[in-house]
Amino acid sequence: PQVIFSGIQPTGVPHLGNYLGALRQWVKLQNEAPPNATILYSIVDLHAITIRQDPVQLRQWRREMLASLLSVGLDPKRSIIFYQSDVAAHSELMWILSCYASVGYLSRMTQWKSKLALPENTSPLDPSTKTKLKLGLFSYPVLQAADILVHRATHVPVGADQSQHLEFARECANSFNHNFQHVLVPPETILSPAKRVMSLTRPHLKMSKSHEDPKSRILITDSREEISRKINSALTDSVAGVTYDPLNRPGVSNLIHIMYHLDETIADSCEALAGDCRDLSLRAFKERVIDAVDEQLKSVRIKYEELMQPNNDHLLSDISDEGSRKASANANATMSLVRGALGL
Ligand code: AQP
Repeated sequence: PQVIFSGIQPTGVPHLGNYLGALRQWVKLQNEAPPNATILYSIVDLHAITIRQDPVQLRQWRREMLASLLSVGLDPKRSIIFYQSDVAAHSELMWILSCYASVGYLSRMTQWKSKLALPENTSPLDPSTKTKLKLGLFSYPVLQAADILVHRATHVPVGADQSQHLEFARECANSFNHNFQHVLVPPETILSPAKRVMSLTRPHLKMSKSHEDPKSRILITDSREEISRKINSALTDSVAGVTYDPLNRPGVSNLIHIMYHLDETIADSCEALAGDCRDLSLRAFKERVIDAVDEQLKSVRIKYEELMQPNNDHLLSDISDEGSRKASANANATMSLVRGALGL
């Protein structure tokens, strides 16, 4: 039977990029998976601490992420929703995998370079990198591989930026199976159909939770006023009319991309949607985007506000306790096979 696994870092309320690139796909998979499938979605707090976090803030973000996942439509009766740090087997398998993972392979990964804003050809052993680069940030893909393999996931939905890490997870599984016993499952990637959503203020960068400018992203919980303010101040250009041309008009094209993927019934493609809006002024076009975003996010926002009321604290902790219990049982079953295979 299918085992679907994916994770998201509690580094802030999810934005439209997380929603279109990941969460909406998670809900679809949950709703369409065969009844005997196991579905696990993790709030990967141990990944979040690869960058320095304030403990009070992190605790709040974990709770906000749980409320966000429920608000977009994940159902704890169908999906196992849990905090990664509640399931110790993730860290245990990470240690085991890291005993066989090659430093050379990990050095070629790009995420630690982009998080530290280092050039593409940087080596982890460059003298200036060695002190800045923490071991956890460098070995992050090993923890990600453990997250997936510990649940013997068969399918992992992710954005295109994660394909490299999935390839690494398959490599970890295959090499373990080859050297010991066949107990781990090399997972298949399910790529999200929506391409990257770009920053509203700097459309050559991806929309990101941790970018310092809050106007660069629309949160799935933003009010209509916030949505309106952010879209109105989104960087566009001075060309008249609306066209879809990501290379030459990245700002306008990003808004079309967002509007189209939020509701794919409104047109056949981004190009077709741009054609429908061709004669609008950019101002009038932005008003349409605001309406579309507000319309799609309204129900998410209402649900989120309700869940974040203090009287729902127990509900949230009951859901995460239940999730951690089920995820631990699933992961511990894998760990006994892994320990057996290693002679531990
Ligand atoms: N801009 C984006 N467009 C499309 N998909 C995106 N994802 C993230 N940004 C975009 C997808 O969201 C999932 C969860 O991401 P994550 O929180 O685990 O880490 P991330 O990819 O690093 O996301 P952020 O928002 O940029 O967080 P920070 O700023 O904390 O690093 C992934 O499947 C990702 O593809």
